[in-house]
Parts: sequence; structure tokens; C-alpha cells
Amino acid sequence: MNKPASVPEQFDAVVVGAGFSGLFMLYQLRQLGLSVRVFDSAGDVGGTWYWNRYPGARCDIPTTDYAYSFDPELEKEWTWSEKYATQPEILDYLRFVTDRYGLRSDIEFSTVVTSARWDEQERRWRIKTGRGMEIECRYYIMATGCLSVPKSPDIEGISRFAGQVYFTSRWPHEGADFTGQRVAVIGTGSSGIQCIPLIARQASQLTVFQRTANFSIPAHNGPASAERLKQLDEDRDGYRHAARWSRGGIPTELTDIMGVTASEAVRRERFEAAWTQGELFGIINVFADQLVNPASNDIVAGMIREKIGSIVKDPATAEALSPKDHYFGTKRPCLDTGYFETFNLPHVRLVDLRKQPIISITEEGIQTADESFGFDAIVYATGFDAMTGPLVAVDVAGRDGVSLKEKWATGPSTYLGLMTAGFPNFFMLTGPGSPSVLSNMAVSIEQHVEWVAGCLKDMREDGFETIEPTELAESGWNSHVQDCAAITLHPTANSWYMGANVPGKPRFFLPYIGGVDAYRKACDEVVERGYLGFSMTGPDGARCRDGVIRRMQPDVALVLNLMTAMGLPPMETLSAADARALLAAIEAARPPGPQVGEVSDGVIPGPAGDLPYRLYRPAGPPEGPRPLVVYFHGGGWVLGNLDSDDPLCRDLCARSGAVVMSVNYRHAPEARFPAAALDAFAAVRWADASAAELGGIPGQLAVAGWSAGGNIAAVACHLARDAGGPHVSGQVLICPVVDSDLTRLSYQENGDGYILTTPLMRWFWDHYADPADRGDHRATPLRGNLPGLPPACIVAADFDPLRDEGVAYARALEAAGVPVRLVRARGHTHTSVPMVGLVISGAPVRAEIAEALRDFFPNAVPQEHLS
Ligand code: NA7
Repeated sequence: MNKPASVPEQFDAVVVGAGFSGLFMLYQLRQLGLSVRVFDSAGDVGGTWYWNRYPGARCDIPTTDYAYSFDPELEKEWTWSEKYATQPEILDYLRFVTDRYGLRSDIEFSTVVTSARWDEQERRWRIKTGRGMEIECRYYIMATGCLSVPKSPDIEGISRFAGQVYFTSRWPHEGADFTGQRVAVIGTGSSGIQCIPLIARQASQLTVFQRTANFSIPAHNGPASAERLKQLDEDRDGYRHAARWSRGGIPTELTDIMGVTASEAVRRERFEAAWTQGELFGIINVFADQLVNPASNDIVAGMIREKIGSIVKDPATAEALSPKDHYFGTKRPCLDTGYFETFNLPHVRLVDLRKQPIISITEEGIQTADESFGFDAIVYATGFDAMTGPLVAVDVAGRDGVSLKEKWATGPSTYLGLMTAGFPNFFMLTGPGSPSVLSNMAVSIEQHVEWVAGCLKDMREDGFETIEPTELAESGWNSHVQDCAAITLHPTANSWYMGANVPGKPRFFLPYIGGVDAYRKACDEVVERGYLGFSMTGPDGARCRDGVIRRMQPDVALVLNLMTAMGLPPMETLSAADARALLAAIEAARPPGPQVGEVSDGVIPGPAGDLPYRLYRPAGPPEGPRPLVVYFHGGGWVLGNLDSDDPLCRDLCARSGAVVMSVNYRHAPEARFPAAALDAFAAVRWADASAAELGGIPGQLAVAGWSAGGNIAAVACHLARDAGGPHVSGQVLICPVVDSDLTRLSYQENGDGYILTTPLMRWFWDHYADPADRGDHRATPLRGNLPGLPPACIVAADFDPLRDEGVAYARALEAAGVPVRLVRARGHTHTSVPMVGLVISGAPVRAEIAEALRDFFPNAVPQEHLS
């Protein structure tokens, strides 16, 4: 007789993981009245704190902040004994929370979830466990943590060793006694740095095998900070609110002091204060620019290296312990208690694996390129397959049987780090693309759990059964996550944040670095906008509000916010003179742009008098003439001068290797149309005739301009063609004005709020040209005759009212047979691309412009030869 097939147990939701996030998720789902089953492979609650029991294991976020805040009563009932609690105390806390809310009854311990498959027909997940259980549920939630799958140490011969073997991430419950033993520790991340001083107390010999020296500052552990306790005591709600809306999940006053411009005294004072405070968010907030500006980062890194040098007595050991191969903060910095001091003990030795790599583990110990070591015990503190590892460890298959592993083969893709397209009703807590490991996990976990619970509640109220992100929303979020990382130094490091610690793992910045506050705002806004970027289905139909939640480059948004905060008057309400004065005042505070070889000023004859120019010569080698670019500044024909676009000209010169000649032209309203255009053409003719004396290569001349400068650069090309010369090799038009139609879609979308507004553009046109003249191709080159114009590179920025006319010009040129390179400045505004030094995300656009310039010239200096 056939055994009847067992009937799978039915639940509303299955949660994998009974750590910080899984426990709170269970609590919240119960509040919604849902039936829930939680699975955990561990024998008890605790997640990471269940497994990581190595000596010295502690949190690196102050425990006052590393705790649940959802229930004020709970907070009253628990007091942390230390500033940074130990693993046993945190585990006790999580057990206490579990019992206080009676959560245990819904948790199945010592049970691994092996697979989860979406059944499209039933709109349910089918779950299997390692113990042969089959469960079906509507919602499948991975609360598996970010650092829960240990990375294989990838060292030859691990199984050969005859002595004791320990992994910090799977420490035995009965502990380990190293008394009198010769012990090796491999790995100097947070786990290694925490356990090394304690192992040294017992071991007769301790040898630390270091591949990468790591930045660490003293934790100065002790009682919980009196100041924080006082703040919590006086205004718990205010404190927790501030944490939720802070950058990292701990109330922190962010500095605006820049490392590069601060005085030596201020630098020292701020660093010493952070060193003494002993908090991660303090040491990464010494300077506002330390994670984006290498020079500023070097200041902090240098001071930490000085400290290491002053603690460690043996200079060679101090040198080896001093991190030099990554920027401070791009790998997780550590908090330690006596780590560097441990290397002053006579029985402790550091082996620098950069000098003598491990060849293999042997039966007796470790064989490096230079030495054979004998040990009684080896401790592996070699890290984790972070963030994605725990998610792909389960065989999760979404719609059409596509597995998460397959979908993420080239890197994780999520919407808000919460969900991924093709996997309906599958939620990740603190998944890739969320602040997670860059934040106070407790705060981020609560935010994620509350968002998921709120979403399930809303779905129920609206009669929906499934939810899933759209491809568009997801790819928009992925771009935003990478954009945020790209303006920092993070992508330069071989960190686990980048997936670089696991051989073969795609290099991809995993967490969201935009901040807990910015992230929460985005998640809230998604809900306010009717679950923007999600599609939902239910018995009564479907709903999809497609769209991208954050399209603007993060640093562009920051600059816009700063400018809004300045409360500047709208330019179009000012006189031309006052507008010019305001612009000059704003420019005075900006970074200067890169160094070039030589800068000199001069004048050239124009049609109505002399025109000033500034010449930028690239730093050599090679010596000798270079192609020449005649550049025209922006400012709506009214504003601007040689200073206004100086940083951009420097940047163009340095990146392209060409000589750049920036020409000032007559401005409106003093000199109206076509004065500026005629001056531009005169400048091009003069530059062509004088190329040799300007250091240019005769016959290799291009024009360039931004905004109204782009307008007259384009017009100069028309005039040169019509006059039969001079020959112009190419034209670079950065967000140019090429038409006077202020009704295009890009005006409708962006005409309000991004510095260049519709009223301002109207003000510029009114100052420059009578309506009757605006159809003249010398004012609106889009309306002119286009065949025979030089090859063009046109930059169109997403948030620019002029975007669509730039695109239209590119298309029209193409149609007229002119080679065109259209550069889409994704996430940029009209004014952000030229903001050299301020808007880092503009750098790739400027690099592309420079490449286009080099392509115009037969004798351009190849990029690899540029200094
Ligand atoms: P980490 O920070 O990833 O550190 C792992 C360490 O192990 C790191 O120093 C690695 O060097 C080293 N390692 C890894 N594989 C090897 C091999 N094969 N040979 C030699 N050395 C190796 O993990 P942790 O557990 O310390 O900390 C993880 C997080 O937990 C921490 O950031 C806190 O957030 C809590 P590498 O740097 O790769 O050269």
C-alpha cells in the first residue's frame, strides 16, 4: 500500500532565523494576527550571538543603542552592564525578550530550511526543511542576518592539522582552554582583533597570521555612557526618534569640518576626541569628507598609524600592524581592548602573510613560504560570505523556477534591500541594498520589520495577496545604491562590503551607504506614493505603481539641499548686476578644480573691442603643441566670466590633455543678441589663426561650452561652416541652449526647483534676445541648417529643463549626417556636471566629455599618457 503523502502544514508566514530580526518579525506578525512558524538551525534564539561565542566577542555599537526600542516597557526592564556588552549578555537579552513575549512556541530550533519554491498557481511558498518537514505559507521572510555564513578559509590542507581547530563563528558552547598551548590565530578582522588579547592571556605562545593590517581604535569599554543613559532617561522617545532619523542609527551630530581645509590643531583635537570616545561613528565622523576625499582620509589614517606606532614597541611589528592598503573606513574598522598592546608581550608574535604567505596547513601546524610552525590549536577568524551568502544558502526559487542564486549570479539585485523581482511575497530583512551592516543593526532591523508588517497590513486592507517589485523600480534602486557607493572611497577596497573576501564572488557594493535617515525616507515615500515600484495582485485584480524612487545622484541632491537651506533669492527677481554679485559670492566658496600645467590670461580682438581669455595648458609630458579647445562659459548670456567656469576648464584641460582657451564674451542685457554669438565666432577665428602661439596644433581646434556657452559654441560652428572656415574638429555642448521653446517635457518635469528653472530661463532669454530674433539660427541653432557641422558631443542631464532640446539637437544633427555622441548625465541637473570637486558623480560624465574631445583630434594625447 502506498504511504499517503503527508499534508504540508499551513502558515501565513514562515520566517527563517531567530536572531534580532527574526524575533521581532515574529512579534510583529503575531500582532497582525497571522500564523507564523520560525525556523533556525541553531539550538536556541540569538542568531549571530548564538554562534559567535569566541572569547572577547562583543558588539561594536554601544549597547544602549544596540537594543530593541519598540516597547518602552521592555526598555525599562533591561539594564546593560557595559558600554559594549559581551556576547553572553546580548544572548541573555535576546532570551529575555523571547520569553517576555512568549515567542518560543512558534520557533522550531535545530531546523535548517533547505528550499523554498514559489507556487504561482496557489500563490504560496512551499518550504522544505532539513528534517523533512513540508510547509506552505503566503509570505516567506528571510531574517538570516548579514554575517551568518562563514567563509571557507581557502587555505590548503586545513583538514590535515592534528591539533584543535576553532572557528570564531562556530565556537564550541563549552568554550576552549588554551592554557599552556601554542596557538595560531588566522585573520585580523573584528573577530580576530577581539579574541587575540584574551587568547594571549592563556596561551604559552600565540602567533597571529595577518594578511591585511586593520584599523582599530580602543573601545574604552566600561560602564554604559553616562551621557547616553541620561539622554535616554530624560527623553527616551526623543532619543530613539533621533536614532531612527540619524545617518547611522545612533544620534550623532555630523560634522561639516573638512579634513583638507581644517587647521592642524583642529584636526588633532577632533581625532583625539574620537580616539578617546571609542565609538565607530565617532571615528568615521572626524571629518565630513574623510570617506570621499583621499587626502582627508589620509589624515585620519595617518593619525591612527601614529597611535599604533606609539603603542607597539617593536618598530617592525608596529609597521606591519599599520594598515596601508586601504582607506580608513572602507573595511569595517574595529574596536579593541588591548589589541595592539598584545604584540608587546614576549610570547606573542605577528606573522605578516604579505611577506610570507601560508603555503598550507600541516599535521603539526602551519607552513609559510619561509617557516614551519608547530601549534596545539589553530583559530580561524577568517570572516563570512557577507550579506548574500545567507540568502543564497537556501535554495530559493521564484516564479518560473528561477533561483535566487541564478538571478544574483552577477551581483544581488533588490528593491530597497527588501524584495527582489520574480520572487513574490519574499522579503529579506537587512538585505543587500539596505543600510544593514553600515548602520546600527538594531535600528535598521526594527525599521525593516515594521515596514514589512505595515506592508502586509496594507495589502490585507486593500485585498491583495501578492506583492513584488517591478524590474524598473529594482534597477533604479540598484543604480542608486551603486551611485551612493561610487562617490565614496569604498569601491577601492577589497572588503567584504564589496564581496571581495570571497573568491569568485561578484564585486558589488552590498549595503546602502546613503544613510539610515535617507533610507527610511525612501521606504516611507514608497508607501506614501501607493507602493511605488511594486505590483500587487489579489482576487479582485492587480495594482502597479511603477517608477523609480531615487533617480538623482546623491551628491547632486545634497548640493541642492544645501542651496535650498541657504535661502537664496530667485535669480530672476534680481537685477543683472545683483545676480552677477550673488553668483560670484557662491563661487567664492567652492573647490578650485584640479591643478594644470600653466594658466595665463590675455585678450583677443573682438568685433566690438577686446575680449579677455584664459589659457590652460596641461601639465606635461609630452612637451610640444596640443590640440586646442575654445571654451565658452555658461550663465544665460547674462552671468558668468572667466572665473565662473574656471574649475570646469581646469578639469577639461587635465582630463583631455588639450590646451583650453576660455573666452569671455559680451553679456546681455548690455550687449544683446547676436553679440555673444559673434564674439564666439571671432574668438574661434582668432584662436585658429593663433593656434601655434597658443601652444596648439594648427588645424586641430574644437569648441566647447556649457549652457548658454554651449549655445554660442554651437552657433560658432554654424558660422564657421557658413563662412568656409575655420575648420572646427568637433563641438562639445554641455547642457546647451539650442532652442527657445520652454514647453518641452523636460521643462514640464524639471522647470521648478533644480536651480535652472523655467522663470530663470525666460529671464535669460528676455535679457538676451527679442522674441522676434529667437527663431534666428544664431540664437536657436536647432532651427538652423545642420548638414556639414562638425562632430558633436552633447551632454543631456536628466533633471535639466534643457535636456530635451539637447537630445533633439543630437537627433537632428545625426539626421543631418553629423556624427554625434550623446552623453546622458544620469541623475544630474543643469548645473551639476560642471561642479568639479563638489559633485563627484559628475566625474564620469566629465571623463566621457574628455574622451570625446580626444576623439576629435588626430593628435590627441592618449589618456594613458596623461599626467
Ligand atoms: P572579517 O572582518 O572578514 O575578517 C576576516 C579576516 O580573516 C581578515 O583579516 C582576512 O584578511 C582574514 N582572512 C580571510 N581569509 C584568509 C586566508 N585565507 N588567509 C589569511 N587570512 C585570511 O571577519 P570578522 O569575523 O573578523 O568580522 C566580521 C564582522 O563581524 C565585523 O566586521 C563586525 O561587523 C562583526 P583579508 O582582510 O581578507 O586580507
